[in-house]
Amino acid sequence: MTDRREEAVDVLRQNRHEGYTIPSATLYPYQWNWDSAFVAVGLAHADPAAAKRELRTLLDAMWPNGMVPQIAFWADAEGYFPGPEEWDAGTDEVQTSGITQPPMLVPAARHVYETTGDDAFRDELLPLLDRHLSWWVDERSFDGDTVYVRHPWATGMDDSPAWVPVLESFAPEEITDDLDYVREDRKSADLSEQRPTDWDYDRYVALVRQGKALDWDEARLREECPFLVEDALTNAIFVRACDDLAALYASAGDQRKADEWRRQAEHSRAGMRERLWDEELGTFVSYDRVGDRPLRVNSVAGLIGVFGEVPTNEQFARLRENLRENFLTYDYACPSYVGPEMDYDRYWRGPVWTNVNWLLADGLRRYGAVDLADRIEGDSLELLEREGFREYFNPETGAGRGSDRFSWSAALYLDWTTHE
Ligand code: 2M8
Repeated sequence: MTDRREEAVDVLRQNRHEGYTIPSATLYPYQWNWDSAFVAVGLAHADPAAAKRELRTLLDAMWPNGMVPQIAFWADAEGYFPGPEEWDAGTDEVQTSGITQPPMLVPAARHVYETTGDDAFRDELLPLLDRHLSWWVDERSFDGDTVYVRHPWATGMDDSPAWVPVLESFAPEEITDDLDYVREDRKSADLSEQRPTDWDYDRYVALVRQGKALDWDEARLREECPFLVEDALTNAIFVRACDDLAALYASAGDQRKADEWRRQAEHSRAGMRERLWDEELGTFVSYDRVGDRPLRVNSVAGLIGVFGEVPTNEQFARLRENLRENFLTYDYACPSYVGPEMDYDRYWRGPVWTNVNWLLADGLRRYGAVDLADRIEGDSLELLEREGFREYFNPETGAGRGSDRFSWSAALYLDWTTHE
């Protein structure tokens, strides 16, 4: 094993708690939803038993209604805001946050199953994954095809410029009378510059306090929450998740269920093609259901439609042009956002992220765009080898940013270097 691979295994070992892996010891000391899914993808090769346990623990935090929370607070930890008391949510078993994250756990479960061939694991997970994806359709869809989220943190790309018009559409005081809080994420001068602004945080916190005041009741939040967004990235992963669930059912011999989820994938894909595609930008864009308007920004979120095989061939030709002309002109692929708000060092407003590169490269291969996938993968590996397992990277200098010893960066490095 190379030194870097050994180091990746070591990062994941050190970040592992009882049955789950925290994203980073300095910034994120609990279990995060889509982080655990990416961790399971990497662990599938290095430690299959831990990969299975990671997903089981995440599913143990599922709410009775089928929501899988963004954070599960399995053990006390210091240094993160908002913690368990702030959310006041969860199940009899575990306190959690009151929002979700992209359903990456389904593609991860398929990956772990196909790497291990463990039929019992597949059969154990099938009903749980089904419950989770059914929750998206039943509770989080206006039209039965595309799905929505109700907090920027639920998208995974927290401070994307796409959310600005929605966050501008309400004053925090309109939805909560308590805006007292203390941030814990600015652990250094560098991080203070890179993390979302106070303006963003006021709105994130107000949305949490509104949710808590409404007991996280989906029906009431659908009426009152000012942030109801059909996020392009979440929808792409959702479509892929439906296809992957169908594939798992097919391998278990349940053709009826396989057909049902394949139909859902097709239906959701059609909804995305029709309502989220932006021909002028050459990408998918998110949709604000409260303001009834598309959120037109050129973010990598929209390009990840390829992960769910969403673009038609014509749309793909346009998307590829956009990728080449606007994203691959930087020294390191692939910036998370390009446009007037671009900031090479600020969180989801420009830096390169390993997990989105992984999703994009996987999707590009599905369209036979091997050269583009190789470029994105090659740049990612170069950054990880040179800078270490940082949380994100400057697309011009390649400098590592954010947390160090970051779990999904280590996990996806393991996945990429397994196939080399
Ligand atoms: C970041 O988000 C959290 C809130 O969920 C934060 O900034 O406090 C995002 O990068 C998100 O995508 C990620 O899941 C999380 C943990 O790595 O950190």
